[in-house]
Amino acid sequence: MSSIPVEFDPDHITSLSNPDAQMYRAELSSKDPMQSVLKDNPEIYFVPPKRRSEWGEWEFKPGSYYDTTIGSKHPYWKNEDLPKATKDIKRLRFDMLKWGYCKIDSALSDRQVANIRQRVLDQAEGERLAGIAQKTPSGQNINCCVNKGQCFEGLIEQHPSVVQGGALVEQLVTEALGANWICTSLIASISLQGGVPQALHQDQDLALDSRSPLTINILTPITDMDETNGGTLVIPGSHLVLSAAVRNQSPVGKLPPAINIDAKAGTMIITDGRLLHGTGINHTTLPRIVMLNGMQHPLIRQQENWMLSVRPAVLRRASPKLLQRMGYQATNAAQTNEGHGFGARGLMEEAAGSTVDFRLAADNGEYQRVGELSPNSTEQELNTSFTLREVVRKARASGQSAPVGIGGAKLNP
Ligand SMILES: O=C(O)CCC(=O)C(=O)O
Ligand SMILES: [Fe+2]
Repeated sequence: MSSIPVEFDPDHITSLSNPDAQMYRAELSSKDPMQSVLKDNPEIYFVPPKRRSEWGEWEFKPGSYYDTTIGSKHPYWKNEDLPKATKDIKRLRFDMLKWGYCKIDSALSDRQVANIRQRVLDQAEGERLAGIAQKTPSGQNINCCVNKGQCFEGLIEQHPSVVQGGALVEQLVTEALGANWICTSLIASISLQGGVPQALHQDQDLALDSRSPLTINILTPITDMDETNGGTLVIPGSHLVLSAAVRNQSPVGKLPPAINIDAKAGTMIITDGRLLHGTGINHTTLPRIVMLNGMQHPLIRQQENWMLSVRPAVLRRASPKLLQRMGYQATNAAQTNEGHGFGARGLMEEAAGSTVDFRLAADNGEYQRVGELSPNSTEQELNTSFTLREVVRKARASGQSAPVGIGGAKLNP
């Protein structure tokens, strides 16, 4: 007979765990504020992405959130004092607090912009030629930019040689997040003709009732952007409306319309993680580039650095459950590896989000990271057996690949 007390028996526990007996059920199962946003604002909806073969063939519904223009041309917004591109720190603070974003005028000089633009365009082409481009519903992303050009190292640290307005950007981010904030990712977001508008979303994925942001995204257009080429869609002020609704447990109600942000290349747009936003539609033939430089509160990460510290032998014998619990299953917003894990949900044994093979390759001294590529890369460079290629191939073979695909083989589930 088992000597384990009956209270520890899984069946016994289940019998005492009906939903109405559980703690914090409402809080944890709540999909708010997005559920309420969608219910109260039918013009905000998810536009399904198109496969490569149907690229551009999506239904534009007039009156939808993406059927809009820049603030100064929008009948609802044109008389409002929306964020202005400026170097005035007082105005920037005002715009952040009131509207949830601010625009730092000429944070990058023309020369700094030109340098990044060339590197992004070359890398995007190189990754397409190498068959490892990350296709997104709106176009293409370049992930893990830090490995793909020295200019990106400087962008992450807002070094004056790459970001002339770096000191001003850092002051504002520090005021928003507190000291010692960290970068969560640096991605180039390229909106291409034919792409669908990104679903409106909040970048902050947790504690959405917070009174100050826990995450910030610094959006840096590297091409001028406006309503014609996919200027980022935002609902000004939504950071306050949405966080108050969650705090008060009340419906979000009718939101004001979205606008396209207009900004010159080199403007840095600091966005509050609670702001509703998404990539706009590019109606032109030229790529629209925005660098997404996410920053977050430094405590949003694990205490022990399992990615590095776990002994290879422990990792090799780890069960799917142990791997998942230590964080080796990425989600869309957490611990993607060179972009692998986008679209995954952090589930145990979910191949689309499994990252342990990167670490095992590193242990064997065989991890081939994607570095700088361009149209001038040699065949040999383009055909490098990048570990990313192998991991993605394995995930696909299991039939579980994520809805957005590296290599472009899959744009839809
Ligand atoms: O591309 C853009 O304009 C915004 C992209 C974005 O918000 C995201 O990917 O989280
Ligand atoms: Fe975003």
